[in-house]
Amino acid sequence: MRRPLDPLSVSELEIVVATLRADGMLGGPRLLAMLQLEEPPKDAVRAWRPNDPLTRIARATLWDSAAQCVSTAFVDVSEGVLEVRAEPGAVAPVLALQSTRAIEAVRDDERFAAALALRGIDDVNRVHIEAWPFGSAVPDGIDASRRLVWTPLWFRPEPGANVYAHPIEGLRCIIDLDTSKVLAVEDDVDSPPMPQTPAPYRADQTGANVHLRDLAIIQKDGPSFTVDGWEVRWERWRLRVGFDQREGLVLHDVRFDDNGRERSIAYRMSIAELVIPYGDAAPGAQRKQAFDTGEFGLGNYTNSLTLGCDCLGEIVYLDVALADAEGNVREIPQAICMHEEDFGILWKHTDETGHVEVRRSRRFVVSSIVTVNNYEYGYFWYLYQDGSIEFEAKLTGIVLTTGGVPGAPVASATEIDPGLLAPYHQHLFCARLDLDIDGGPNTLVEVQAAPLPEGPLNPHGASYTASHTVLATEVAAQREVDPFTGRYWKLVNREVLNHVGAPVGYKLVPGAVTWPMASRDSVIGKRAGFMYHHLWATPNRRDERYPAGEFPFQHAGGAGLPEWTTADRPIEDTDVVLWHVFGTNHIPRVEDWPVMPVERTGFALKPVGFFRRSPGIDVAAPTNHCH
Ligand SMILES: [Cu+2]
Repeated sequence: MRRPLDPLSVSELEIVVATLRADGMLGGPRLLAMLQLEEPPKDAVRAWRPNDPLTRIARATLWDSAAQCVSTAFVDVSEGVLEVRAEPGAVAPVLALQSTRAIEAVRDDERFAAALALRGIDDVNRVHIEAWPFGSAVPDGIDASRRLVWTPLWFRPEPGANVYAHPIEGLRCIIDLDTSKVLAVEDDVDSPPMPQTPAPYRADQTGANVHLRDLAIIQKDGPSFTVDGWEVRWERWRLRVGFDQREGLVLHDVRFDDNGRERSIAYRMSIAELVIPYGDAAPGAQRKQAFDTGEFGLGNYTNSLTLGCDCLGEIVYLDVALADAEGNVREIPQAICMHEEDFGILWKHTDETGHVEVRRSRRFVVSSIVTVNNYEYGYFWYLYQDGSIEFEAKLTGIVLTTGGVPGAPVASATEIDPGLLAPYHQHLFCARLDLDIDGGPNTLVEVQAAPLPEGPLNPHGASYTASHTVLATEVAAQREVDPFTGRYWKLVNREVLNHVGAPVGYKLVPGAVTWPMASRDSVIGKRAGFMYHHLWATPNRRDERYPAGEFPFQHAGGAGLPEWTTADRPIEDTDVVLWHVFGTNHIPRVEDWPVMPVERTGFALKPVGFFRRSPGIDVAAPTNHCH
């Protein structure tokens, strides 16, 4: 049965595309930049019951590549176009189809071929060309009002070779995405030679032969979760899985059954932006400041997962569907993986009599993986039996490379093979967490520990207290992590008190975070202004979806969280959205080469005064006796 937050299906996408074509909004120069489910208002979703009529509306972001303008069309799958809104000044994201055409144009460009020939390369088809948005100033002489990409280059010495081992330095093209015209061929003098050390990683190239004995995950009675469409029930949890062309994997309506009472924790959780600022001034690196979510549409690059490799055990997959720039609809089979994992022990105690109680921890995992050029990002959401939720990003794939002079000092890159440089960069994620603790309204509280002043409350010098401060407005809620005070933030419902009279809540537990190295005045600093706080909080607005704004591609900056929060709106006792910025500062290691072992970053949400005791106590002892 279809439900309000189900992702758009193949047939729904096809209907919407046909409607747009019939109305003259799609076709020829008119392209489809993004096709998303327009989620109904929260009240409507909450009020909807099975057997109620279901309204399905798509939000189509349209790019007229001739007129150079964006419009947003809201299309009812049954009723047709409801509304078309002009988006003055907006620029569409990178469209894969246009990138492909831009790369073809580069291959056909005689200036490019001549520059390659000077480097001893006579076959353009052996050059790996990528189309990247500009993350820094567009060079003089190029019309920055056009949608532009530039091309880092690598060489493929033989089929199946790892191209990133062979960056072609000092040569770049700039292409107009809308005309596929090569506007400039930049050819530096005195660029370093191409690094030659191959970096094979395929099994048939490396002869990888370190083996372990088989490890089988057997659930002879099947998994402990049930799936009904996009709704999942596992243990005491219930949630809806979602998918979006821009954000990829989304979780909706996460609830926990607390002794027969189903309680709301989160309404919608997603990674609303992912930006990778590069910190190297080298010509082949300094423009690399990609917004993988907002400029590329992360969901477009979702992998089809394979059993036993990406996911192990009793797996249930969900397929997703997408429309491309021309309106071709495709399905990605096995795009989202759901399974259970044994996760060590949940809790244990041996008492004074020697009696042992121990519980194993099982966790439910819902995940997807994207490939955006060189990098893979796995988005993994975990639900635990103690009421915790965790998000983990798994970063893998191949670090980007540039060429340098072997052995020469470099300021902002690691030399990973002779002359092969991996520039420093950061992976900055921004989670949008629309939590509804016991339905709301919610209030944000900062907790931090501090020693008590010496005196009656601290006679021995070891006493400390925890302060609880309500962060009442948007500006007050712009905060950074502080390990020295153990700072954390909790979202509480002051209308629902627990058994000791305290408001029920969940806390955000930061994991790996980093701090942006780019100055606030830099191009990327302006465009990704959200990265200068680890925490933001806003009153929930349906049109405030992405922390760098709706249209970050070639945007001058300032949009999104920095703009909205200048109003310093009150956020006490309201429907609060938390925005958490986290990530890694990637100073590449030689051991990240040739394919980076998974690097992890993320955060957890843990109940704090939400339950009357640990929900883990209700977990039954294992039936197969421990011995
Ligand atoms: Cu990295």
